[in-house]
Amino acid sequence: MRLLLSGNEAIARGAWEASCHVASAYPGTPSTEILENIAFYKEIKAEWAPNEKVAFEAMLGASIGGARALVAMKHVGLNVAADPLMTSAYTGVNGGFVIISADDPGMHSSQNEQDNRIFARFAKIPLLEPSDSQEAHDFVKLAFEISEKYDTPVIVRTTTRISHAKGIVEVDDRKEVPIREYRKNPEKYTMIPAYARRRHEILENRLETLKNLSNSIEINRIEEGDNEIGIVASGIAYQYAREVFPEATFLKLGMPFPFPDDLFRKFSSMVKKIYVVEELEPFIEEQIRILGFEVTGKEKIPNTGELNPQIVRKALKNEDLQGIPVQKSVKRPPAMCPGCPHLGIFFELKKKRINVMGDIGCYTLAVLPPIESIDTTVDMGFSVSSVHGFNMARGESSAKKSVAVIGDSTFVHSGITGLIDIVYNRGFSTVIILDNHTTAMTGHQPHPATGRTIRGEPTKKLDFVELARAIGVEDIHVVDPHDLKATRKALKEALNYPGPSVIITDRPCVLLPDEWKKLQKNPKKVVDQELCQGDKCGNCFRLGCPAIVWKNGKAFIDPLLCVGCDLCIQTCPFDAIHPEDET
Ligand SMILES: Cc1ncc(C[n+]2csc(CCOP(=O)(O)OP(=O)(O)O)c2C)c(N)n1
Repeated sequence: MRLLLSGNEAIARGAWEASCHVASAYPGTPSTEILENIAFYKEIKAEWAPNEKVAFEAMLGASIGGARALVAMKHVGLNVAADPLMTSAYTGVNGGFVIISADDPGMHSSQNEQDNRIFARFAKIPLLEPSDSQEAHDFVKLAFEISEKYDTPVIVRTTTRISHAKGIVEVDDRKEVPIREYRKNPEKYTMIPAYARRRHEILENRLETLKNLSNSIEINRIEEGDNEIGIVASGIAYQYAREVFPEATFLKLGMPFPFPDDLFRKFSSMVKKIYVVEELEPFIEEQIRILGFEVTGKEKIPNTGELNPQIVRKALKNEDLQGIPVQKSVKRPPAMCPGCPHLGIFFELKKKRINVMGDIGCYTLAVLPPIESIDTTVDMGFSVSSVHGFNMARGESSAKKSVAVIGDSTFVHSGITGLIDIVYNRGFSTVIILDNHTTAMTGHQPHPATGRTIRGEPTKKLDFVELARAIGVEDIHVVDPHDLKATRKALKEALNYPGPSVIITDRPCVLLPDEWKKLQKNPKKVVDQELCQGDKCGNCFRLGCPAIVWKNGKAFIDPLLCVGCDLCIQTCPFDAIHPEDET
């Protein structure tokens, strides 16, 4: 049977066919849909984990327990899971263990564009790199086989174009593989130094064996063309290079690590000039140079951003882009949604000129005009830990004008330990948890504080107030961020409190179906053009609600965008905004 599948859907299907028993992930673009799709297969136990390290460890545990296990994450997620990743190469597996790393060259939705192929070499774990949906499907199945045969985790690395583009996939049925027997084996699974030293040797030997596999496996192959130009490529870069050099001889690498040295030597003897076409780092190029070969690679091909056929053509054929149609789309900068519950708190923070240590989520958009009230964003959890450091640097008085803002999902992911640090080290910082009851940024996935599982079943709900109390926070405020007066009051009290404070802004995301339905019952808001002071005031505009626009020098609320909340009414000092049915 053939299906039209995105790379992520194809990975889910491949995992199901390969008798994957358990899967876990933390959402992150471009990987999110892998677990969302796996959750449709009832034979696979699927879970959202609080973060990638937990997801990784749970799946390594499942593998040790004999199950075929898959963990998926975006590229930066593998940084969070790097600790178990490195040592999982030592322990090896029992049931097959597949790690999906979905990278994001071009940073469509990420804070950096690191090339996670390097993690494979760093951890000494075999790496598979699909070039389309069919390969995404096939390589996941292959990865389970390799994992069990060679007793190793296997990384399957995709990039945004592979994850999200759709292609025809020849699919199969699930072939059930039983859960393997578990035998106690501390010398394999308990990495005290005495055992780990031995395991390190086993790992090095395993790499040699895997090199042989890489030289002979069908997914590393020479595709013969003319002998003028030979191109080495993997992943999506292979497709771009194929389009630009249809006549060339290719070394197509589905398994770029361990590198197939002998296969490369054979390929190099067949062609006069060699190009390496790869996105981001010179990962393949360096392995070739180590063998002593001269190739053309990163001195011509950019090591930042995504590639495309035009860039490859320009770099290697020096052909101008003129005459080649380049698809252009209108740029639409991201913005917070009309009525977003995050708007209220940022309005107040901006008014008070507070230093805001930011985090990652929809609310990061508060860095942009007209809100402009986020000072920093680095990684998930950074806000909470860094506000403590910031206040250490600037002294106790800094705590009266500095806060951390962090979304509910991000707080569960990696904000909790930062808060423990503040309390433990007698800090005095204020942490604002923006609780919109969902992981909005990545498409509304549930998390432990929503009380729902990935399949929507009810479960225990993590209670932020109880949690903060258990950590030792004594000053805790829960406010509705659509109530600006209450928000202002909580902020004032927390900033003046001589110790750690937590404010929880509690209001569901406007795009959650129940909340959306509720808001639809409210009347839209309108601006009385006579009362509005326009440019002389501009207060409502500073809210950053996209429904509020300028028209003829006055504020105007776009009725198609207004969701009917009454945030803007509270910002107007001239009572110029009111519900439409009061006109
Ligand atoms: C280590 C890591 N994992 C995943 C992501 C992707 N990601 C960015 S923010 C975010 C969570 C956003 O949810 P929340 O904190 O609740 O804020 P909201 O978007 O709902 O406002 C996720 C999953 C990431 N950037 N880094």
